[in-house]
Amino acid sequence: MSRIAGKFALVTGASSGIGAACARRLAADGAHLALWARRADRLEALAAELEKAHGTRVSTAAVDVRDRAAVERAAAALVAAGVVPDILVNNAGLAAGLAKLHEGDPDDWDRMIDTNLKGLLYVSRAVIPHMVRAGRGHIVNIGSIAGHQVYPMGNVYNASKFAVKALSEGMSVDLLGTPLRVSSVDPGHVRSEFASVRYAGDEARVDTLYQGFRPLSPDDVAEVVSYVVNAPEHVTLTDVIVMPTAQRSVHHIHREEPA
Ligand code: NDP
Ligand code: 8X3
Repeated sequence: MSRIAGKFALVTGASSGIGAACARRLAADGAHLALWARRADRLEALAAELEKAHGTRVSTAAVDVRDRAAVERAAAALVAAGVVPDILVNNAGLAAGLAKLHEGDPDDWDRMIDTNLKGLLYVSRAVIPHMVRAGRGHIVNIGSIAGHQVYPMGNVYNASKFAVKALSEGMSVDLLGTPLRVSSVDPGHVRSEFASVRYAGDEARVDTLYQGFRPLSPDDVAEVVSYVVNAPEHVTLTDVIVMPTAQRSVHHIHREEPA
């Protein structure tokens, strides 16, 4: 049984990976969708697929979450169209590079902080007040195991995901007394475009990262998000850590030797 049939979900970073998988899964659960990311062509293809498969209503908008004015315009356009999201999945994010702090590229730091932290803030500030006024809503922030444990050369990405954890907890206590729920879904390794982005398209390095173990798929994470948003309204899963079975912490991965 789906508790979200007919509800409206806004997913950021829906053009790829976990965001696209969440869009597919929530559409299969019967939700209508608003999909945001920068690559509009991908969003439009996904919208056409989901409208055809599920008869769901899907709107798309080319939104760079780092652009506060663009975020505010896209949120206002939704509300003007009579849509206040019941579910907000704050998923847009990235890691850029892997370097010791004292050797890191400040442009990479800006991309991560502007997207993972400030982008999540801009979207939340533009959307949540409408949910509060409507007296309903569920915010799901995609954090990471990297927001619980640091690892060598993860520094600024780690900091951005520790910040997401703090913001999830902060918005949850700030929404105490309202019916709005806040959940954080924090995965370990997921094979998406994430590592290609982090390593700037170095696919050999990507293959090495996942060598000898089975990472999560974006669909695995979307299944958890679906579970979280399908919980009864008096139930909140505040923080769900979801790991590949072969990964027990950022430092512990069991890799099979090649046969
Ligand atoms: P992908 O690279 O496959 O997807 C990232 C998504 O974020 C894309 O849709 C991309 O869309 C969007 N995005 C990036 N920058 C922006 C921006 N400035 N404005 C709007 N959208 C943006 O990676 P994942 O699906 O793996 O990552 C999704 C989330 O999951 C991230 O927050 C990541 O930190 C987190 N995560 C990932 C893990 C992993 O191992 N893969 C593990 C734990 C957490 P576009 O480029 O079209 O704008
Ligand atoms: C992504 C997982 O371990 O690569 O958030 O940082 S990790």
